[in-house]
Amino acid sequence: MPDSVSPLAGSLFAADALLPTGWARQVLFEWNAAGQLTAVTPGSAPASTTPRAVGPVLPGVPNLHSHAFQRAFGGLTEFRGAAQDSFWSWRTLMYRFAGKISPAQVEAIATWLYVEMLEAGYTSVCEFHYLHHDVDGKPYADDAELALALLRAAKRTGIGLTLLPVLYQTSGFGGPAPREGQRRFIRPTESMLRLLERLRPLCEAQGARLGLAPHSLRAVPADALRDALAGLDAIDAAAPVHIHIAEQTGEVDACLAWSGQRPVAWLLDHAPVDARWCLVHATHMDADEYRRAAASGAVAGLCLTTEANLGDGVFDFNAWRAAGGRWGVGSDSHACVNAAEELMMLEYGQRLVTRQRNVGADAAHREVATALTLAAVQGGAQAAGRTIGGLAVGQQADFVVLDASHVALQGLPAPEMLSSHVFASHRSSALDAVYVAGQVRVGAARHALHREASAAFVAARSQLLAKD
Ligand code: NGQ
Ligand code: ZN
Repeated sequence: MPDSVSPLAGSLFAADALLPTGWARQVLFEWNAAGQLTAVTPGSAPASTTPRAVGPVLPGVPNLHSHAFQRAFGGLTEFRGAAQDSFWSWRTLMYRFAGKISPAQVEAIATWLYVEMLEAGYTSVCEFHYLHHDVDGKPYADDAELALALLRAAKRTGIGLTLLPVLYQTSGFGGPAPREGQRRFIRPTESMLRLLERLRPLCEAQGARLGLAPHSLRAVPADALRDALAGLDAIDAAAPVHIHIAEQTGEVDACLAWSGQRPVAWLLDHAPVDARWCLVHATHMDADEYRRAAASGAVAGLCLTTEANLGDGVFDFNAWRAAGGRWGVGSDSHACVNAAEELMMLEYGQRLVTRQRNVGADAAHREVATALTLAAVQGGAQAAGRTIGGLAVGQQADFVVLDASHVALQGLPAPEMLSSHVFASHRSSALDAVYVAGQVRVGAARHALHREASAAFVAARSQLLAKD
């Protein structure tokens, strides 16, 4: 496979496929040169020339939350450094790492990360991009330098992209000045709006969506939040808005001390939260916040393995779903890069807390992996602001093909193949092919750039470690 395949209309036949309504048999998929599905026909008899999938076809999962550079930091904080390590002590180490990374390193890390994502069943990513400036905190000669590195990495690997430049101005609630370790993140609102204007045509040219991410209520004062949202609306009134909210109990306590309200309640009262919004790590909500946030139509951005890795706490999935809440998954710090494992972790967290099994099943789908995959695709697509909401006409042809000959799957009915992939498999090795917009990006479980991108990643990480 060359890096960039010229877009072509195409078709694929699947003996089994997971459509938005559930499993279907003998499905013929057809798409146009733009990579958009034009027909999805169960009960088809394919022509002998139609390519056949080697196993069940699933919708690709959107990854709704990523800080790409953190991939190279994985495994480097898994030792005790204080009497009691926490999210905050992790963050100090992460800032040290973020403080020295170069544009070429960001690009190498993101390129490999996106290859890994594609090989693990993610067909698109929302990049929550806050590393803006040079190591001394000054803007690069080209202020969009690092955003451009991410755009190139996405284009080269073929992953779908929602680029979310991050607004970051303060180091806590109520406007305290940023810390030294945050110097590369800081942007006045005006500078953010100029960056968005600059990036918009570049995103459009490669089919990426541009949005905005106020980092958190700790990092963005109320007036800046209001002004930035107004500026974003003037550029694209439907653009996605993502924010970190209520990840840590310490953050909830600080917000209460500042405003008398918890973070989610404050946000719902002071910002026009609706279906454009993705509330990342809305972990610590009270019953009223679960109800109100779900009713807003916003997506809950669940980053299960990172939230476990950082000791955040457990999201109340039953409360959220009972309120009709939408949700999707993200790999965030990339402690794990695998769509199936995020779903497994979601279900296992709930099992451990509720002491029940098969919590994630729903009225329409009794198989947990099926129910969770479909919901994560819907919610992820909404958060991404792109037409990647599953295997239906008008949506992008983003497929994952399971390898029916894999030892974990062989001989099972299709729904159990997916269950086995999520709960009992060797993870990404059970995937055969991954298509984005109708183009094969992973074949025989490998992306064409696998070898080259992994070598460049290792080299970049070694350079970073050598600087210590
Ligand atoms: C981040 N990551 O921006 O990378 C954050 C940590 C913060 C996560 N929340 C920094 N997982 O929230 O202040
Ligand atoms: Zn994050």
